[in-house]
Amino acid sequence: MSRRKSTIFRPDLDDIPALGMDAASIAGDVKRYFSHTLGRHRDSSGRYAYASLVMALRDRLVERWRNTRMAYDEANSKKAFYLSLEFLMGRALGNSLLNLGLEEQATDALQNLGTALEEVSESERDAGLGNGGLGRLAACFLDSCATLQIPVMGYGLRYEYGMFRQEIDNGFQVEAPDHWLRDGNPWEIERPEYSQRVKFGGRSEFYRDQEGDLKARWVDTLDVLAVPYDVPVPGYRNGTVNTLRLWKAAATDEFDLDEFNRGDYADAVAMKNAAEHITMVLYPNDASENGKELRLKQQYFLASASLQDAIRQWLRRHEGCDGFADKNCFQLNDTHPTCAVAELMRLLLDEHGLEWDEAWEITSRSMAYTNHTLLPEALEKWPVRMFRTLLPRLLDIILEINARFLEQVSLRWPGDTDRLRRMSIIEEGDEAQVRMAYLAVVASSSVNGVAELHSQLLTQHLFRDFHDLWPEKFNNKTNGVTPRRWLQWSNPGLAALIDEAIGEGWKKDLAELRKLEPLADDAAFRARWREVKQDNKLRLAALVEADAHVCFDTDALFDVQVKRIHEYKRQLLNILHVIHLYDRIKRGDVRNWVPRCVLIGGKAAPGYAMAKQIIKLANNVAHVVNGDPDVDGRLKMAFLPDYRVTAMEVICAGAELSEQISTAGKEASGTGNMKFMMNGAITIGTLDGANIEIREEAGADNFFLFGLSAEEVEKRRAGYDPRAVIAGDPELARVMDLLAAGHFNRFEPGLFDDVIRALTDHGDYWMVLADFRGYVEAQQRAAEAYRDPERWTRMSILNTAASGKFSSDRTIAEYNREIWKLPVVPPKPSK
Ligand code: 26Q
Repeated sequence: MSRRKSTIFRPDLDDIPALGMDAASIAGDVKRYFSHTLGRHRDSSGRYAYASLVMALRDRLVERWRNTRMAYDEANSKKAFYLSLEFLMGRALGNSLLNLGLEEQATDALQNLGTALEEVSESERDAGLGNGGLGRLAACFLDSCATLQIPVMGYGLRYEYGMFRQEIDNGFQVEAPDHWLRDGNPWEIERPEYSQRVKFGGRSEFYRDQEGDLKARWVDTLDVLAVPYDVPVPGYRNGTVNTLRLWKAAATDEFDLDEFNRGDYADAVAMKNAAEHITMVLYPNDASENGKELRLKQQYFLASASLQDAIRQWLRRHEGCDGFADKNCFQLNDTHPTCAVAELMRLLLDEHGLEWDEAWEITSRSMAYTNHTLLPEALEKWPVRMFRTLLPRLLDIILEINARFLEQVSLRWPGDTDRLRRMSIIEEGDEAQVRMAYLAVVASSSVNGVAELHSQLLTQHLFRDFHDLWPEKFNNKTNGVTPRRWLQWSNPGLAALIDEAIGEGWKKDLAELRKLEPLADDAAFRARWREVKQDNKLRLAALVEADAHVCFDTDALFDVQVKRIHEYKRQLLNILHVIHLYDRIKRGDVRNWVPRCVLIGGKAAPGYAMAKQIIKLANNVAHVVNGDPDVDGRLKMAFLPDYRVTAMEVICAGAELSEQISTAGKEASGTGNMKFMMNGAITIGTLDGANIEIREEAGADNFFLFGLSAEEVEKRRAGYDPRAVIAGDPELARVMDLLAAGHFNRFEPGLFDDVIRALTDHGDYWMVLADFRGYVEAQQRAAEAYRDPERWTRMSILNTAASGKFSSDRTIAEYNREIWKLPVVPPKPSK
């Protein structure tokens, strides 16, 4: 087949006039998209109005996208790539309007067209391409990189199905598929011209090249095509638009040619299907789903497509790979994309002809690794056997990396075989495993944790041996969240009050919030602060009413815990406290009672039985408490179904007490804690993760501290007897008796036996009972503080004022200063 060589279509785009940023121009474009592009003349669903508005905005983003790309090209500067299996973006419309500064114009435009922006916005589905903290962190980081105008690109997977929708049926979690792309995604632009081939299976073949050097190639593979979809990431009112590039798996053309021609039509279609399965679904597991072959395929698929794409970009302007590490940096979001280490080696060795030492120099200088967990069950290990069948050439390379690494260790510690065994990237045993975290550490020039305590614990425990060898690699980058989404967008009332008090500088420099401190002593300001919180509590109460069918009284203390359900996060401790309050009411111990509404929300991994029981328990306790007339408005409890980014935007603004009660030493950082703090909630928490830094910033007086420290937790384990704790605390004993008596499962006998047993017979690993008394006392201090609204408001203002450190702008500035070293590159001005 001969194809006619075609000309390159490259019209001059510079003479296209810039699009109008006024309401009339936007309205005109929305109308044209609606009628001419979508072919509609009416819309009762809101979907087409939404799609039309997004297309009008996307045009305006595309202009800035091009200006940004041209500036990056011209600067020819270093770039960073954020590799993540998760990007929990949530909705994009409000954020784009905010960052482009088009909120008012869009509101007017839609009003003139006979609809309301708020209503149209409700048509947007959350992009739920993540589980929780780690995925949302990636999204906040992209916002900050664009706002700081640094050349960072996100690489991820375009899952057809995102995080499952959580429905609650008779108190039980039921998972429903999240087919978020069903109605199309008007934000993305498909770029088939940048598709990449990713290899699977086959075998390594060794051969001599023309110089007689031994070389390897990966042959007899089954290839899958990676097709990129680009999503614009606008900076805050600065003309920059960065890129999130998401890969979709597609079958290669060979399937059509080879299989179809042989007549195996059904087999061929099945193969095609298998290829496309790779990006079908996000694994809904925030601890680990070890050993699932499809998950390893996803991880390699992301790593390979992204690296090939980065190298393609590089080779557009450079002859060989010299200098690649000076201009490219790959930040690994946990170990999930760690195949990138071996894949970059493979590409440099097999495809670009480098020697091992040159390839290793480039790889180890360009990789950086962020760890997000200390929990042993969450540390990724993959069976060597699985690597051998799925990624044989990668396994060769990993074994070679390990052999050379262990050589280095044995030179430093001669004869220390135990250390060699401990540090090996390969864990020996019945089934040999690849320790992905060790591979990441060995191959990276930077290894960081996500809060001070977490980073310290990493060097003292998990990576102790590696810290002995390479102390200079290890550093901390305390997490942050973007104040645009998590304060300005989610809490317009508070944002306006802050603007009025201290100006707008905080939006780009959150440390300026400190200027609010003196206003904590201003009674008139406090009154306005309370009014705003009251409004936000109304909005939150409406959400709880609509989705949980529980009526919250906005004069009560709003006590909130939303996050993934996990034993270490101790939602159980919160529930035990609710039972305790209920018990006090039943006993008539209600002097000076402070009415309280307790909200819990979060998803359980579908296979995590204990987490699912905790959800059921929360629902049952809520049912009993809310239905008991003796409670008489003193206590309400609700479990909010389907906790997600869009729900948090309402929740963080309306919360007053932020529950951050993990077993000390187990929560790497937390980021919800930061969102609550920014919005003036006061934390009740343990000395864990970023709570420690939150307390340092806010001051001990403005934080309700309780519980064992990380060190105390580990010391206490020896000889810990939860039954003795129960025996020594009559109020706790009553709570456990109510549970054991089946008071919350009267028609469902035995339902909570596993929960009870975990706390008693099985030794209460998460130290729930050990911290119960301290927690109850801290809750009493919180209630006491709440009884004095002036005091509470003061504390609330001081929390917001102290939250500047927790802007992801600060975090990203640190990543950039200490790891990436990228210049600030403003976009080219439009012609
Ligand atoms: C691994 C292998 C197979 C399948 C799934 C996974 C998997 C997926 C997601 C493992 C872990 C995660 C997510 C972890 C996570 O969200 N960690 C949180 O990261 C936040 C951002 O740094 C921290 O604030 C939290 O403390 C931490 O728990």
